[in-house]
Amino acid sequence: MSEQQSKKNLLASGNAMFSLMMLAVIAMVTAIGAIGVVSVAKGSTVSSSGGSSVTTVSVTLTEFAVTLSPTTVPPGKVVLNVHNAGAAEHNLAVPSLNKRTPNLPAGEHALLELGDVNSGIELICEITGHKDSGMVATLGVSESASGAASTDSTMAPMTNEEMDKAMEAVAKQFPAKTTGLGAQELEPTIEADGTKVWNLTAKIVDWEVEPGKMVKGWSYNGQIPGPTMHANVGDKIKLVLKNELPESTSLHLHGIRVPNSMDGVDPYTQKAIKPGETFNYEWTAVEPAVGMYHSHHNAQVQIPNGLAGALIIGDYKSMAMKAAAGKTKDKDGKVEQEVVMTLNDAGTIGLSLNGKSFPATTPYAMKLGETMLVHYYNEGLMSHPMHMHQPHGLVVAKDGKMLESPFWSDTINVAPGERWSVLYTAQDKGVWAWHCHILTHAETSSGMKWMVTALIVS
Ligand SMILES: [Cu+2]
Repeated sequence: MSEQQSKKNLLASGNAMFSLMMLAVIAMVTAIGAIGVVSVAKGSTVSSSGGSSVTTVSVTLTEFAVTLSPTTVPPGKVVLNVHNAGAAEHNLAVPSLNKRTPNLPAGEHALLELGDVNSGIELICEITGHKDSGMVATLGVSESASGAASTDSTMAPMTNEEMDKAMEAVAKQFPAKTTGLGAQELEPTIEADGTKVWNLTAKIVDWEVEPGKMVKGWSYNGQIPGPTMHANVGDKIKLVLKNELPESTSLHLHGIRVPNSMDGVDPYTQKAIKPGETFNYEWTAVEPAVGMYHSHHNAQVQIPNGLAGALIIGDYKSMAMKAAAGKTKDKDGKVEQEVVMTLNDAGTIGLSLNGKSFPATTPYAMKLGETMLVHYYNEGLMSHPMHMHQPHGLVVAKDGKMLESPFWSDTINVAPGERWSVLYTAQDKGVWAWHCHILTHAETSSGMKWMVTALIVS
């Protein structure tokens, strides 16, 4: 029986638990939906008294996308009905017409009258970085366009029955199989003098974020996140980075003590690595690190699109147990699993855990009394409060430095660039949901999505 199958079986046994969780979710979303449906206007064509028509276009802002309905309008007057359905503040601007909404807090609506629109226009969010992260759309103009809203299930009101059905269908797909798995352990090759060598190739691949959703992912070795590497203090390390991207890159060793020339910040510490070139990052590991390796060139695009991975130096399983000092209810004083969970929310990959969106995220399995060490990595543009339903987490390290006083937390907020290392010891059987607690990063009216996975305790 494959690991995937055995996890599926474990999930089936935990279905009752999931149903309870879903009931709570349904109640909440129904309440929200009732408000949302009234206020979201559909795209429509209205004739004015002057004879020329006015087309209303629904514009939905999320992290990080601008979605239009309809996407093409007939020539004439256009009004944008803008809704910020995301979790962060956004705005909408049409730079070519010098029109823009104010900054809209999450949940706000605004109407933007554009006047006559006779050719295609670009719509963007002008908040720094948001356009590059994907908040750009084009409204087309065509004589043959009807101006009617396209059928969009996220806009149409659903009956309660339909909503329950949709939610159950998505939950039952978990864990859905997709091609490609990120953050896989990569063993080094060893040179004659003992140097540990890892070869990394940066290249664009087709990446399946969720079943059937293929995007252009920017990968190391075809993985998103890139391969996970483990080294020891005292190791001589060599990372050989080959650039097969269409643009230059460089690699920063975030949270790892290296000589300045190895810090990966072009043009200060090295020249940018041009397409086709290779650069060696060589140093001796002098301190433990829960390190990130990621692009430091056009990084606001390259990292969210996938160019990031984990390089862990030192035996954090032992260090974590020592820091816990018997506070966990662990049965044997050992950490059975060490897990890297990389959070992302932007670029072509979008809201995701280890490069996948629910139901394609990977579930984790533990037996009663076992302990798992989770290193949360935030490679995105927003903070994500990661919530484990059970067991409670003991936070033992921040950015790779062991805490003098570990503390308990069931929701740990992980800001961009941060790493938090948390011990979880299994105490109660069941399928325990594990997700970002910014609810729009975890749920929709048609089911759980994005930053959601589960811990299965048996
Ligand atoms: Cu989040």
